[in-house]
Amino acid sequence: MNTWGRYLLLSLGLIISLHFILQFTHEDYGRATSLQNISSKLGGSKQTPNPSPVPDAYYQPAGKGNETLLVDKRANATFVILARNSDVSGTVRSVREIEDRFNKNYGYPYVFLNEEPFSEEFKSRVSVLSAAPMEFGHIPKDHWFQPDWIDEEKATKGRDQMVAENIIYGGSVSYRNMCRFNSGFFFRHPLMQKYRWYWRIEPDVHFHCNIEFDPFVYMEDHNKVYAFTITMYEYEKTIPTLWGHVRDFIKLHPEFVAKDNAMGFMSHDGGDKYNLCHFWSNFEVADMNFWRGPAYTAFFEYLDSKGGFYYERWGDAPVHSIAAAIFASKDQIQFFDEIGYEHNPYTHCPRTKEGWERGRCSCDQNKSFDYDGYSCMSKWDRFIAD
Ligand SMILES: Nc1nc2c(ncn2[C@@H]2O[C@H](COP(=O)(O)OP(=O)(O)OP(=O)(O)O)[C@@H](O)[C@H]2O)c(=O)[nH]1
Ligand SMILES: *[C@@H]1O[C@H](CO)[C@@H](O)[C@H](O)[C@H]1NC(C)=O
Ligand SMILES: *[C@@H]1O[C@H](CO)[C@@H](O)[C@H](O)[C@H]1NC(C)=O
Ligand SMILES: *[C@@H]1O[C@H](CO)[C@@H](O)[C@H](O)[C@H]1NC(C)=O
Ligand SMILES: *[C@@H]1O[C@H](CO)[C@@H](O)[C@H](O)[C@H]1NC(C)=O
Ligand SMILES: [Mg+2]
Repeated sequence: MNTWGRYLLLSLGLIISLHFILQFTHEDYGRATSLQNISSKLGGSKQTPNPSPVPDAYYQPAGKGNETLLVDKRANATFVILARNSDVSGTVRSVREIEDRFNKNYGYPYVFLNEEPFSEEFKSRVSVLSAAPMEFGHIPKDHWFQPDWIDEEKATKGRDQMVAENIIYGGSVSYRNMCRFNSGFFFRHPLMQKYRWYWRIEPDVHFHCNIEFDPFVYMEDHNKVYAFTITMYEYEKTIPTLWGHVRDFIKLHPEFVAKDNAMGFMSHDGGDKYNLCHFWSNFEVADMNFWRGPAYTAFFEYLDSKGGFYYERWGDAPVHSIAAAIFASKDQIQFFDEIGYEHNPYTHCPRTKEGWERGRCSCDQNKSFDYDGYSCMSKWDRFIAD
């Protein structure tokens, strides 16, 4: 071996031993270079920082210095809960949790909606939970039930096929009514008209952390339109023709497509194919002016006219998500890492230790859905970082 080769070997050896010495003597160095760290950086979102943290000034009691003013702001906002009378116990549990973790400090009102009249039992068991204003609304028939122009024979065939394929809620008409209502009608309900912002809550969900900032005010100040905590892949068999209609709509109405939108999160070929990623809409904080605006109004009318809410089983989650990704800019979509949230079977737990401690969270960070193979979170992280 020549001198050159010997030098090379020696220095390689030195580097390797230095690495091991450092790894065992210096915890931070070890962590920063461990295989787990490297692989998680490549493969997923583990340990990636919160990409859009809510600033201290929004926290209650006020963060630092003289920034208390931000906390005293209040938004034109309401909770909205769609529920059946039989959902009363789960509804009580959800309201109890959001009150304890958030709303006892804010007193935002609630709107409960149902296509049947709410029972006295439902109203009394829910009303007792908070002094916040609560209204109980009835959904108009034409906002809920399958329209007459739907070809029932075709709809039945679609449902039967989904039942045969074991698709969840594949045979349910009421589930389809619910998805269509949540897609295009909840924000048109008379009780919702006086509000701009809403926070959607379902029965039997969990809020795992104290939320000591106002998500509505943060969103309004930052020009956001839509916020999520969990993102995942949709079952393709529930939306076989949806993306084709989305593409057709974009061709018809290029004027609605936002600059710097989030299409890149849902499609890796500029919109040709849908990767099935969507925001899980059982949690939503959003601006109803966005749904009430010209782009979404035309979009919903267009999709509804195709009948896919009944012939297939289009969910409000992909419909809302796709609209937010195309008609809003990507900066207008907010991921709230701070909000620990669970809807069976998935939980989002704050990814940072500071966020988890600050919120006194009851969730296990290691079990956060963010790191699940079925989650689209790592895609979102990469998309936002680009
Ligand atoms: N009034 C009324 N509310 C409904 C009906 N079906 C569902 N909902 C409500 O709509 C929301 C979504 O329904 P879920 O049954 O939770 O549907 P999901 O979240 O997709 O599925 P799981 O929670 O996993 O069963 C919940 O707030 C339900 O209470 C219905 O027929 N009538
Ligand atoms: C990975 O490295 C970063 C520094 O680059 C460090 O802050 C973090 O704690 C490490 N994560 C793990 C899982 O070791
Ligand atoms: C806080 O005080 C500083 C200096 O007095 C001022 O520049 C700043 O605008 C104030 N911030 C707020 C939110 O009032
Ligand atoms: C709240 O928002 C709704 C919908 O945009 C609007 O009609 C209403 O006037 C607003 N209320 C207040 C107090 O600003
Ligand atoms: C999460 O899992 C890692 C690796 O298994 C472990 O070292 C760590 O202590 C766990 N953290 C918590 C908060 O349970
Ligand atoms: Mg649910």
